[in-house]
Amino acid sequence: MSRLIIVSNRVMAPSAAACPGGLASGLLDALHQVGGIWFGWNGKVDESTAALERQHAGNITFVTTSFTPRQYQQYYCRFANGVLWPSFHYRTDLAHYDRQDYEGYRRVNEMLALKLKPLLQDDDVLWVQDYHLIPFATACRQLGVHNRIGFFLHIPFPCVEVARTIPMHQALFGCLADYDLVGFQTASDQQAFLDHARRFGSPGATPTTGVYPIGIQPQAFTKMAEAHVAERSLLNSADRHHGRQAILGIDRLDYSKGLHERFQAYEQLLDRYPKHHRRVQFIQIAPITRQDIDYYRHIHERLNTLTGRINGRFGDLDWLPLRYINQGYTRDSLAGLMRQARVGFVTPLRDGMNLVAKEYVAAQSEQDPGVLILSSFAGAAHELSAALIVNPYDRSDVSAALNRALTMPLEERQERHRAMMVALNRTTIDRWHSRFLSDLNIAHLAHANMR
Ligand code: GDG
Repeated sequence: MSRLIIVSNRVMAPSAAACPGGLASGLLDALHQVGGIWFGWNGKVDESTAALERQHAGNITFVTTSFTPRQYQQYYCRFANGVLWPSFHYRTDLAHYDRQDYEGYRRVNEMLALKLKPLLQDDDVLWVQDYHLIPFATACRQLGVHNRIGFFLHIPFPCVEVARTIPMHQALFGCLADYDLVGFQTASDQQAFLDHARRFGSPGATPTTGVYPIGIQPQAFTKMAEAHVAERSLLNSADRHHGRQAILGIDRLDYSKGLHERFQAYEQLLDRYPKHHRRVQFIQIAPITRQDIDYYRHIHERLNTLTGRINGRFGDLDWLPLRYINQGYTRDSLAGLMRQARVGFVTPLRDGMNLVAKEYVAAQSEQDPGVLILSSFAGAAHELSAALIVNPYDRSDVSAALNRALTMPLEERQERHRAMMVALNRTTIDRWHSRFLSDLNIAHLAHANMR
């Protein structure tokens, strides 16, 4: 059986892989089934990047490289996270274009391909993950790699009018033609890419595309939530004593997650629906990521100010309306905390999928489930239509949904939860990787027959 080679920007070290996140565990699962290599960056920045690090765990080898400070700045901070991430999330106002950064991004892709090539066998299957590595297949093909190579985009693909704001968009997206298969989270992302290819792509150079919504392992997550529900309390004993209900948000601290708008909508709930005063607490867990990028410090400061204002306006000696926490938690603890929350508050302004939404649903008890409030701009909204779907830009809509969630009768909560569990079981993470890899084989064969 062919080996699988996963290529991603960051590689989970085997020690961390003892308790991996949902996506990492899905990829590890796929790797365990056939054996192979997980290849990418080890997170280190230093001048000597020549030697590869290797670690073995069963039939998987983790092969990693470090980046030089210049590679880290140009490829990771400035082009991937300073141009592609904001543009793909419709924040062209935050994108800073520089041809040299693009060249640096391309060169890192070439360097990675060069380092991987000697490790490849003829029938290896390569699966490349996400926006950091769009030109990776082109770099491989230039080195004479004829293997099956697939690409999956975890984040949204922007509509053509936004995509074309990236000055080098034609060259960049043209590189996707070197993949045998390009996968998207939703049909809208796929359509946006095809629109771009139709308008700007070279004739006959559109890759095969498909839609593979990423999922979780719902049963395993439910079990984890059950097992860890008593480990940590979302509400403290005084809050529980007052019978308060918890509203929970969990997101990496990122402008795409719509935290500022979310806090403002919660403030409006307290303004418009005073019956909830002292009856609720909103807990936002937002671990800080990408600290080297200035804008992230700015969001953090804005959220601190807004938290202070909301607590100052509405709080009392025995009631803190909003807790904003930057600490990260283990996956087990998070599952247990999700199970305790009456409302899962997931309102990104744009999101490829949003796994937290799926995890929140899986974490609920069937008998007394909480309610998911979900942005219509998250990929997950394509599947979880039984959530309370909101427009995150519309404070009134979101605050009304909060009120509805907090007062929703048990029967309706159960019915919505059942419908969402059916959806989760349709698009599990196992199905995600097995469907993608089987379609990749078919697409490669079709291309081979055409050559
Ligand atoms: C990208 C796309 C797409 C969060 N805090 C902690 C923690 N988490 C876990 C969550 C969840 C994961 O991190 C976050 O996944 P999301 O999907 O919500 O968002 P992104 O990180 O932006 O992921 C996204 C995803 O790729 C997969 O394709 O869905 O649209 O943007 O699993 O539970 N995990 C731990 N501690 C924390 O404090 N252990």
